[in-house]
Amino acid sequence: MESEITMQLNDKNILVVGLAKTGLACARFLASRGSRVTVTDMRGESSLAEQLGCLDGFEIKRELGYHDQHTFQTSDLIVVSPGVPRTLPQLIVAQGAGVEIISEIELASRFIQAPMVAITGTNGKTTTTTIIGELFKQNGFRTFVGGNIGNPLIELAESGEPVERVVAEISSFQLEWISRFRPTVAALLNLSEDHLDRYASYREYIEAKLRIFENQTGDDFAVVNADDALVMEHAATFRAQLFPFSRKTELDEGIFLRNDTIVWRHSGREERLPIAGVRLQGVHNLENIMAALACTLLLGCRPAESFASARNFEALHHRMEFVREVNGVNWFEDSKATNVGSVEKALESFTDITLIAGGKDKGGSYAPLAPLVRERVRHLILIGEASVRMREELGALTDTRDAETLEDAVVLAARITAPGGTVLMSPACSSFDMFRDYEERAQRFVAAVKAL
Ligand code: UMA
Ligand code: ADP
Repeated sequence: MESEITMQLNDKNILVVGLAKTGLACARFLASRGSRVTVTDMRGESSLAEQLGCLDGFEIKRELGYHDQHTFQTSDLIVVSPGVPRTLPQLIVAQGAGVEIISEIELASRFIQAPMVAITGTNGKTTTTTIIGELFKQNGFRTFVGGNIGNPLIELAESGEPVERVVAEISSFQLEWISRFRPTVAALLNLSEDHLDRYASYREYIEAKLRIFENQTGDDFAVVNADDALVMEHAATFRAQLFPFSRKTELDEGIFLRNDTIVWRHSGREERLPIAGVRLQGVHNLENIMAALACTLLLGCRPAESFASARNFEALHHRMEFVREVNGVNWFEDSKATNVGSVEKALESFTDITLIAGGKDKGGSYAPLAPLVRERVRHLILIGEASVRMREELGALTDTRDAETLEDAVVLAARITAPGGTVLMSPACSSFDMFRDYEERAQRFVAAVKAL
């Protein structure tokens, strides 16, 4: 990672675009380093009261409720929040005028010295990032865990806390404006369609994700899913040393599943972890565990300690969480399943399913779910904006019904699901048409199930 000596911030005019978590942390950090900071957000002052309160005591100029082209063009540097689209006209003009534009992870990485593991992929990022953080801590490393998981990496630079390892969950949005971001270990867990409301094509989304590897050299490692053909197609072009993981194939170098044992092989060494006793459920979580072990063992963790803490790791909330059993029916909440790839894994985990799905449509196809819906979903209950398109693509395959609200969907599911079945809320969509976020959707579902 580049040292801060090579980046002068003092007396620079820096524009921070977006004033939510990322923008706020960047603005404070830059101001404390002597930059002349302006923050801009399309939201007006009244809806940013909380954020503005956190800027008290800092000398920071505000341009709220609009983005001023002149400010973009006359800045020495622009730092962009992940939620701001790359196609924002003011950014395009500023880029054309030669203004340096970077994302928050690019800025943060220039001030972080400790070896960094960066995790991306369509699904499993948060779970894998959290496991890796636990493994490093269990091995005695002072560790910072951040990024897309919720706390911006720049908070580490701001705090100046001395750490020995950094674990970063990285989204495609954060990679859009990197230039030198170079993790010591970068992992790509899987690729499937997502965020097509932001990208013009699936290809563009994949290209953004692959940028996590673009500055790595032969001294670094790329941890890749050997079972994902699309990932492996691109891995052939990476400069970093490949360290694959696989649930299906034995590997000479890498980590893989053989019968009921995870086998790790590196530079002629071999270690084994029997999976009996692993608390996380679902085959996809074995992939997450293998990826986490790969990343941490490459960066100095000991197999015995790492295997023990991977075995004990418990499921995170809102990812295929068991809610309760009512009249012989098991209810599961999977509100974080916001794309087709994650719902596929959920459907693979049960048979005789009543699936509650739908929400805000992100633009991808639901057709990849068809074989599993035909085979395992006895009733499909649709909610939200996406219900029309989901019915078109899946409705003919099983008994399909609409519900006005999530609560109505729960009552309907309770009425039509026979004992022995499973009711699963795994939406394949984001939540913003009906809820504040996926957590609110989860809470409302759990409350409705508890009220049955
Ligand atoms: N805005 C503008 N102009 C625009 C567009 C947006 O001013 O043209 C403003 C908005 O009004 C808002 C701000 O920019 O105030 C957007 O900020 P943000 O969406 O980047 O929000 P943050 O709180 O900074 O959160 C971001 C990530 N958000 C997104 O990627 C959308 C968080 O990931 C991340 O946890 C956080 O940084 C810390 O790194 C969230 C997410 O949904 C959880 N990520 C996506 C996902 O996981 O699917 C990628
Ligand atoms: P992300 O941070 O990438 O969104 P999460 O760990 O939060 O990933 O999990 C999101 C959803 O994806 C949940 O529904 C979860 O059950 C599912 N999931 C977790 N790991 C994987 C994986 N490796 N492959 C496919 N789906 C997964």
